[in-house]
Amino acid sequence: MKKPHSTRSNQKPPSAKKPKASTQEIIDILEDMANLLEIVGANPFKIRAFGNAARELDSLPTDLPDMVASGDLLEVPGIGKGIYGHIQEILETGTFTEFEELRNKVPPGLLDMLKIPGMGPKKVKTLHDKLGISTIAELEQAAQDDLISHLPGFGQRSQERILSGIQRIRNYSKRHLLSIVTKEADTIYRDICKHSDVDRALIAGSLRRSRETVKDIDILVSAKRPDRIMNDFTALTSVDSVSAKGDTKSSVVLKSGINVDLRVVSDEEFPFASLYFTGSKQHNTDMRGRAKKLGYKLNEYGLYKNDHPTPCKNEEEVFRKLGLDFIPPELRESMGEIQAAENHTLPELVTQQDIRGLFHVHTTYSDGTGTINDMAQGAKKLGLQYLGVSDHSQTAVYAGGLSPAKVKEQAAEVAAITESLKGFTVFHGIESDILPDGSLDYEDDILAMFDFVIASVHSVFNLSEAEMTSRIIRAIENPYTTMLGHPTGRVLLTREGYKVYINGIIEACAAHDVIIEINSHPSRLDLDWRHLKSAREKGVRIAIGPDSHTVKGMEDFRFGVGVARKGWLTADDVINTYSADRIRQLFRSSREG
Ligand code: DGT
Ligand code: CA
Ligand code: ZN
Repeated sequence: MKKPHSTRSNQKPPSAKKPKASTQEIIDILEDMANLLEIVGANPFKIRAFGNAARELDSLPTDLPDMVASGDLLEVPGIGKGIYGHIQEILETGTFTEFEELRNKVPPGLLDMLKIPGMGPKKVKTLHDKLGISTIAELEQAAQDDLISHLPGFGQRSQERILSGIQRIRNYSKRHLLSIVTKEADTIYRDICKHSDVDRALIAGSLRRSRETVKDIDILVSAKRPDRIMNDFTALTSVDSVSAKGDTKSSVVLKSGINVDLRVVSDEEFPFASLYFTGSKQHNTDMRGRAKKLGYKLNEYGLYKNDHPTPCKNEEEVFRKLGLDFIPPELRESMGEIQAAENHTLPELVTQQDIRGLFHVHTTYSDGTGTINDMAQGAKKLGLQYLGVSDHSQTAVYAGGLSPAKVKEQAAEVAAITESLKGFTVFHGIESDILPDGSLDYEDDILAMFDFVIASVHSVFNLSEAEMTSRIIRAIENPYTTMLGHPTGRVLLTREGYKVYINGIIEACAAHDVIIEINSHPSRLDLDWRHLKSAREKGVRIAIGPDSHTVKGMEDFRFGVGVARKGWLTADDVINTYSADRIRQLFRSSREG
């Protein structure tokens, strides 16, 4: 049946203009739509309609824009009027409204998960509903913790398939998350240190500098018998293949797909080699320049004056010879550290031991797997004195966001738990969505109930830089906003952050006394360390937030400390080093001020 021409008469034939999407792109959008609908548990007929339409388009005899222009597409079985309209819209604009609306409601990590071989929307939905998983990193953690094999529709084998699928994706990528490489490197480092021929050993490179992503593991060893070390290193059980084996350098690929370089030097060379192989390259260049200015020559083997070696016992001594204070590895990024080391103005960096409490953890009230009590006990075991819980707010229906009634219930539970855990404080917070217009997600009377409010963007990412910046600044101006959560929304190695003018955000936080979060979830590490130095200089306070949805995830705060150190932050810049009393005062005064 041919539709009367009048139904399309008010629209320009799409073929007149250059179409905004290819046939393949249209198919991809329709497939994504079917997946999203299934993830949100939409009507099965609707899901099938989009899936069928995508399949039909895949086997079309003629060019799609022509078929839309002529109306012939409507005669293809499985393409109804609704989908036909969506296809027209995609051809004209590159997407369609209903798809964008839905996409903005669903955590983007769920679509990322579909890239894992063997993962379909049904499984993604189960994982999200039952375990609150919304990123690949959380999925990996859950599989390692054996939480997945018991779920309906999963088993031991599918849990293993998930892990190997994630691994396969990762093997293709050239860089790796710091957290993953750290785990691998720690194991190898322990094995190497046990070796009786090893004098000194060091994990160097970007890993030692706490970079958020790492290309490979660089290990440096000093020893008298390099040959025996090389033999045993290349035979480690975690090694998958040996790429090179020599007297002073060997390279292997681990079963995880990560490359490791091992270099063996003499003990006299070790301090110079450790400086060199820690880098960064630019920092090394700066250091050589500094040496030259003082009449020295510096390389990976030594420090020389008129070709005579100047022995040094360790890195500290090399720095001292060059008239410099010791530069912590995290600062070796050519951000002014040599100048500061010369002027004795390097900051005393915050350490893991300085941390007394954490903010930003999720509980079973929204999409976390631990109760408030579980999380508090876990934090206590980490040696902490307080914990700020912050579940999702009501608009994040998808993550089990809290209704006002639930907020009240949770407030009472938090108070009871703090009462029962003598000497340990639970602060009641919320991770409030920043709505598209920049407002927070509750009325003021509810916002006033919280000890602290983290404001975060979780939806409608596709704004212009100017729109996103003013949206976030509006949230910063809200007197109830205590902290800005994961300020750019990036997911490392997966997704760029949204477009935002970060200096404007930092200035607004300084003006309104809003704390900026270092989200220490290993796949976020957001705010990036490159911006922290200027945030500090503008007087902005920083909070480390593990954003963990499990008890174990809280341990990841160590990566947040690494970011803070890379950002030149001292203990006083990071509120997690304050006492619980000081935090309470800070939260109160930030609301009044
Ligand atoms: P990555 O592996 O990309 O995450 O970063 P890095 O910094 O670990 O880089 P990598 O593994 O290529 O080299 C390790 C260190 O060795 C690097 O930080 C500095 C030193 N290095 C390597 N190549 C050069 C070079 O061409 N010039 C200088 N000055 N240093 C170098
Ligand atoms: Ca490296
Ligand atoms: Zn968040």
